[in-house]
Parts: sequence; structure tokens; C-alpha cells
Amino acid sequence: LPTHYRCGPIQFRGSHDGLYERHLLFDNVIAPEDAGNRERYEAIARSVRDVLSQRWQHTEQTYGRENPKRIYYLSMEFLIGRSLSNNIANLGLGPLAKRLFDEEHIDELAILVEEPDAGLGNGGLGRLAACFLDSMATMQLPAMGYGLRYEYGIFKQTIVDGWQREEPDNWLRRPDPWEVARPQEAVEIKLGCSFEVRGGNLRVAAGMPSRLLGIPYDRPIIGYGGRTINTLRLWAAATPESFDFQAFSAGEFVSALAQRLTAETVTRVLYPDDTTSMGQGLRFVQEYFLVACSLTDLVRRFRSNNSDWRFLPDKVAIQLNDTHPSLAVAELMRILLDDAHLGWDDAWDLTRRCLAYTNHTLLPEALEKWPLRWFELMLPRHCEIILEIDRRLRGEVLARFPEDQDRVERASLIERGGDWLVRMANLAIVGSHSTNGVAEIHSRLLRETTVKDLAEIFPGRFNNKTNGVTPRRWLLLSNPDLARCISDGIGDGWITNLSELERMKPLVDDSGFVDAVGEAKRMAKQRFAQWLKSSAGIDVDPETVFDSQVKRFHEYKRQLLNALRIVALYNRIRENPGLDIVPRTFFFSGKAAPAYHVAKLIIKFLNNLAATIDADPMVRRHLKVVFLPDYSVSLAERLIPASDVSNQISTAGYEASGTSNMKFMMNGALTIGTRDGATIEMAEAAGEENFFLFGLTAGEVAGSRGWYSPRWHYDNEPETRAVLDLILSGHFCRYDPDIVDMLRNVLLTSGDVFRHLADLTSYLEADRRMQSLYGDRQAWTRKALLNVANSGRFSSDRTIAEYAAEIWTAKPCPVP
Ligand code: DL6
Repeated sequence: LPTHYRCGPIQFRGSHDGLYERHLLFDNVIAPEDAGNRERYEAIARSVRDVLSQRWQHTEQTYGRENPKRIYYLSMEFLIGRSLSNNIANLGLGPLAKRLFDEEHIDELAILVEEPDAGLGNGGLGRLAACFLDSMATMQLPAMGYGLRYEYGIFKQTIVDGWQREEPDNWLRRPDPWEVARPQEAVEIKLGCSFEVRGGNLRVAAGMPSRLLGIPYDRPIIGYGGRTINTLRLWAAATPESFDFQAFSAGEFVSALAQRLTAETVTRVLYPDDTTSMGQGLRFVQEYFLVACSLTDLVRRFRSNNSDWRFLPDKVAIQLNDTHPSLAVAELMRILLDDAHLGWDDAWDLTRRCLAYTNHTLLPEALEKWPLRWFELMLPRHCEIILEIDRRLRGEVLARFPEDQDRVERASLIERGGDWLVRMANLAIVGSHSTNGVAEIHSRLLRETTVKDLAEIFPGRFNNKTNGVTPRRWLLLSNPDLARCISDGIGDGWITNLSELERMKPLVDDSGFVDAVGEAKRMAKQRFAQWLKSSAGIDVDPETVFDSQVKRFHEYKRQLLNALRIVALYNRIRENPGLDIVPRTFFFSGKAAPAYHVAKLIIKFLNNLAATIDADPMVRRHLKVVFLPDYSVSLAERLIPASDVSNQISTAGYEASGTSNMKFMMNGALTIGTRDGATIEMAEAAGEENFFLFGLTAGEVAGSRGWYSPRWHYDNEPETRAVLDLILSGHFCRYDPDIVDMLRNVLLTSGDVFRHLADLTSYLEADRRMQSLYGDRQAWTRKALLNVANSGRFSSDRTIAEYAAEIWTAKPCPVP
């Protein structure tokens, strides 16, 4: 063991005093030879936890002693995935674990799959939070994540006859070896009303305050090298007494799971829609619950070490991951006014200096607005505080822009209309010292369009922090062959300093190295093909180009544009059976929000397309489409290293950043993409000659509003017309006429809001360039290598270093 674990004579394995055997014996009362894979997984995970426990405690003791400025990352989502192999690798226990697996004749893969993915998030936003925790621990920053311990994570997606079906993800059915319950640190939360159901209808019992308990469950976040072990604290709701609760209108999926009228309902299920939660009262309570529990906890920690409230911003930085936790503005004000008895100006100054806000989307439906009457009913004190913040804001705006009442209304926290709404993004911007977007273009558009008025009033608050991903999970662990090849070429400093990958650039002329990189890709493809065969019975040929698009299903992400491209290739092959075309396997994976009808129809269309191609002997020699059900962190870890091509094809101006784009780049896939989100910065880093960019720019998309006509493309572009004619003839949807209707509507009748037809021709042109490059395998691999070499900027370590220096002014606190 590395000496800093200070574990004394603990052995990972060995006769009676090995951790592994002891856990099997004392936790499960079973002999190693009789244990099943699940029991073995639990025993190994608990052994790993034993090794880290002392260090974990030591980390917290160090923070307690040194009293550094702490960073608190508040997020409704943490998309963690599996932890066992990540924790083994970050602790440096790989060799020990391997010896255990060898000596006990344990099939490592069979053990790893026993761990359910912790799917406490929808997609990019939640996974980003998990990457940030890894980076903060690796960089020895005194940080803590706060989230909710959903009993049901993101739903399991199955595909039945091509349609998405949702099933609950009961990931905590078996005990989770990583979490530590700390009921002794429970906090109590007050709401201004209680809820009851009468005659099947929800009734809010106003003026009848109720209470909730927040029980913390801690998970270790191990920095690479195992020196710092930070904590992710997830809150579970419980009741101090009987508590009547009913969601307002949570949508079928959620309400089906949230029937029991108990306090536990609050943290029962993650909302599976990443863009809209309007009108969903349970979600509102979840957000308040996260904020109230976390602030009570962190203020308690601050007070245990600091007597003077004035030092709060010197000791506490709170980052709000999107608008979801922006009630923190009102809650911190309440604490400072009512508990600390500070005056308004002091409380406001401290609140603003502690809080910072990250915006993750420009989609209007994702900018949360909650009815003011919910505040009145459930959080009357917060309601007063928000109205007072708004009154002062209005005065300030009017003083700066006299007689510009329209501007005052636009900047206001309250949208006045029939039902007054609180604009949570405005609350977060006004009540914090920093607002950042997650890629250059996104931060610019945020300032220039979405919150233009506030950006003009508070220009100094706005900044950009381009996203990143952790190279530990997304390269070292998921792509061991490429990782080894890189380390052989330039040493292993890249693992914690990804910009070192640049040292690979000169190796682009070293044919031995280029071959080794190519060989790593071949092995990853083979491994993936074998896994797909054994797990799903699907045959794919690793000799074909693996061309992937994996992400949530959204019209703006344009999986449909990818489908149009495939239909164009399909037409070309049918017109010219002898066509010289690089054989391809197209992979799609991703979930649609259960209530997002169009997205679900697109999934069905892709499955129909796959089936039609499979049934066509002429086409299937060249093309294959595979829809991989139930996209997850674990699936991404398998597919991304095996992919040759990454599709990042959102309508320009819509994807805030994207993060799978970075993972593909790091793993040596070439990107075919639009000038959107962080893809723009990736192309700049790699050199546009090493990228396949196409399509309208964000400015062109915005400029074409008012005159864009998909009809024009249909009438004037023969290939576009042929693609649409075939689709609209029902060729792929003989038994599903509603899909044809939807496609006609989305692509033509409703004006093709997301510009599929405008970009199809240039997409096909980029695709042609890509295919021709693949003909020269050496040239392809050289470009792939240059992409990897230039991906260093997209490490979440770089992103976190920028947050720490420019927003949090926080420093590492090494654990001796
Ligand atoms: O910042 C992480 C991630 C970005 O990479 C994606 O581009 C962005 O869509 C996502 N945003 C969200 C929030 N809601 N929506 N849509 O998930 O954040």
C-alpha cells in the first residue's frame, strides 16, 4: 500500500485477516468459494473502503485544523456511474486488486458489472458535476459536493418493438458499499405549509407549518494518488412525524413512483426531463430541500471554526450548478438576517460574495420560473426576501436607466402577468458575484441575448469557464490500451496534467508510435464488438468505421440529421450497387424524456431505419445502424474508446458546450460537427484541418429566422428531395404512419426550426471528406493522434483551476 494510507498491518487478502475474506465472512457469513459475484463485489468494495477510511477521516481532520476556504458544489444531479474500478485506480490499488483477482480466480469483469451505475443525473450537467468532484480532489482542493440521494435514478430505457419504454432504476435495492449514513448529522427543514389529499385532489394546508429531516449519506471522492479524499454528501428526506405530501403534477413517470404520501417522497425520484420542470411542485420542494439542508450544514461547519460572520466569504464558496439550487440566495439571506441578526446590507454583501452561478443552457424552457404563490404558501419568509431584493433591484435599474420601465421589467426577478413567476436565473445572477457559461460561444450568447439586460447592468460578473472532463475516468480507465501507448511515448505525467499530451505532437512522424495508436483503437473496437455480441447478441464488424452519436434525444441535438445522412447513403448504394464506399457501423444511444413525444418518435424511426437496412442484402454489406439501449456512464466508457467518428451536430447556437465531444477527442475519434458549444474550441485546438466542420454558424441560424424555408432545399437540392421523398413515402415506417406525419411536420410544415435541411448538404460533403481520409489509414491515425495531443485543454482539471483562481479564490489544502 502507498505509505500515506497509514493503515498499519492491513492486508487486502490473506487467510483470515485479509480484508476480503473478513468481509465475506463477517458481512455475508460465507466462505470465499461459496460466494456469488454480487457478494464478491461487495466484499472487494468494502475492502477498498477500509483502505481509504483512515485517509478520508484524515482529510476532514486536516480541513478542520487548517480552516481553509471551502468550496461547496450544489447540484441536483451527480451522474457518478460505477465507482469500484475508479476508486481502485485513484487509490493506486490496481496491482493489489489484480493479485486478488488472479489468486482467487475471480473474473474481474463479472465483478465490476455487479455494481449498478449511480445514475443520479440526466446527462451532461450531472456528469460534469461528477468530473468536477474528481478534479477538485485530485487537485487537493477542500471541496464538497451536495446533492440528493434519489432512491430512483434516471430511468432504465428498454426498447420494445423500436419504442422507448421506461422502467424505474431501483439502484439502492442492494446495500451500497460506498455510502456512509450519518443520522447524527441530520438537519431539520421547515416548510410554511403542509399537504393533504382530499377526494383525490391536492390541498395545501396553508398556515400549518411542517417539518422534514435531511439525513446525510456521504460518499468518498478520491483524488488521483489517494492523498485527498473529499466527500459527496447526498441528502435523503425523512420525517420527524407523519407528513402528508403529494406532488402537484409531476408527469406520469414521476407520479407513478411518488405515490406514497410521506416525507421520503421528496427524494424518491430524479426528474427525468433535463429541460423543463415547470409546474412540478415536487421538484420545487426538492430544490428547496437540497438548498436548506446544505446551507444549514455548511453554516454549522463554518460556525464551528469561525465566530465572526464577516469571514464567511473568506471561508465559503458556493457554486450553484444551474438555476436548480438558486433558492440558496434567499436561504442564505434568511440565515444571515434571522439567525445571525445582521442588517440587510451586510447580509446582502456576504451572500453575494459567497455565491456563484453556472448557467448550462440557453433553451428558454430550461430557465426555471416558479409561481410566486408557491413561495407564499411554502416559503413565506423567502417570498418576503425575494420581493425585497426585487424592490431594490428595480430601484437600481431605474436609477441607471431612468424612464426605461421596459428594461426594469425585463431585469426584474418577477415576471408579472396573470400568475406572477419568480425568474430563478435572475435571482441567481443578482444574488451572486459570478455568472459563467460553459463554453466561449455560450457565455457570449448568454450575455448578448438571454440575460442581456442583467449583463449590461452587472458586466463585471459575467465570465466563461469552458467545460472539461476527467482524464482519469475517460482515458486512463476506459481506454487502457491507448493510455499505455501514451505513457510509453511521453511518460505518465498527462494523467494529472493533460496539457502534457502536447508532447505527443512530434511523434506524429514516428511511424512506430502512429501504428501503436492505431493498434490501440483496433483493440478497443474488438473489445467493444465482443462485449456487444456477448451482452446483446449483436454482431458488428470491427473492420468497419465506428461512427457514433450518443447523448440525450433532443431536436436541437439533431439525431434526425444523422438519420437523413444515413438515408442519403442508403439511396446512393441502392442507385449504384457497385459504389465504392467505406463500410460503416452507426451507433446511436441516448434517452428521451418520458413526456417528449417527438424525441421518442425519433428513437422509433432510428430503430426502423436499422431494421430496414438489416433486411436489405445490398445495403447491409456497407451500412449497419445499431441503437444501444439504456445509455449510461458505463456504456459510454465502452463505446467512446472504440469509436472512429464522433458526431457533434447540434444546430449552432443551441448546445451550451457538450462534454461527450471532449471524451471522443481524447480517445482519438475524429469529429464531424457544427460550429457550436465547445466543439468550436476543440477545432481551434486541434486545427480545423484535423476536424470535419460543416453547417450554418450560430449567427447564420439566428439571421435566417423570418425567411428560412426548408421547402427551398427540398425544391432545389435533388439529394435532399430524394431523402425526404423516400422517408415520407413510408418506406421505413409502413406500420407507423404517425412517424411519417411527425417527420413531415418537423422537417417541412413547421418550418424546420432546427435547420436539418439547411445543413444536410454540407454534412454530406463533410462526410465525403471523412470517408476519403479513411482510405488512407496512416493519415487517419495521424489526425486522430493530433486530436488526442491537442485535447489537453479539455481536462476538467484545467476548468477547475480556472474556477478556483477566478471565481472561488480557493487554494489547495494538502493532507499531510
Ligand atoms: O455544462 C454541461 C452540459 C453542457 O455540456 C450541455 O451542452 C448542456 O446542454 C447541459 N445543460 C443541461 C441543462 N439543461 N438543459 N438542457 O443539461 O449542460
